[in-house]
Amino acid sequence: MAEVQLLSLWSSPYVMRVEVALALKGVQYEKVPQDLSNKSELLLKANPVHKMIPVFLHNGKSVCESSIIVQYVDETWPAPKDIADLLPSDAYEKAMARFWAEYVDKKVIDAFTGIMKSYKKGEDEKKAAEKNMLSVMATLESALEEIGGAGPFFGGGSMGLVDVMLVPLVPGVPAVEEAT
Ligand SMILES: N[C@@H](CCC(=O)N[C@@H](CS)C(=O)NCC(=O)O)C(=O)O
Repeated sequence: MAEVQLLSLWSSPYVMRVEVALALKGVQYEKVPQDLSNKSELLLKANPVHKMIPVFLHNGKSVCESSIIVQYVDETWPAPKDIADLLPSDAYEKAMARFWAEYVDKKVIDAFTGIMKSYKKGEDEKKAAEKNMLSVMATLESALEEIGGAGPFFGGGSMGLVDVMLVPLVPGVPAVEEAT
């Protein structure tokens, strides 16, 4: 068994978060693709609470929930020379990064889902979902300077936790545009 395994699905933005973190840290891992319509014994045993991917297996021990896995990867493997860790060492800055990472997980994903759900609804609902998305993104953008300083990333000069949480949603934007 590989030291690091990732129970995954190619299309999952939650799995992509973990893959981005592993790539940034230069960690080798084995992908174990999952069929969510027929969940494997391995998945049910490794994530008995949520029964969801991603699940991260490190020396046989499982870690679940993408945000928690990304932070585990950050703490377990040192960053290569030219990039910073995903979370800053200062306790207050770390709390701020975690706050905005949770904002992405809750508000941004909810707004995104709201746009997709409004597709079959009336014009008023579509407009309301669009307005909400723009407002949620404007609030997020206002945090860029606050926590990323001179940028260009939320993590400053290199990607941080908020960037890793956000970036897998980006390829979905043109797809949603086309579908809606
Ligand atoms: N909060 C979870 C969400 C993960 C999630 O929604 N995974 C989906 C695939 S994209 C899943 O496993 N769905 C299976 C199910 O709902 O039974 C995380 O951040 O890891």
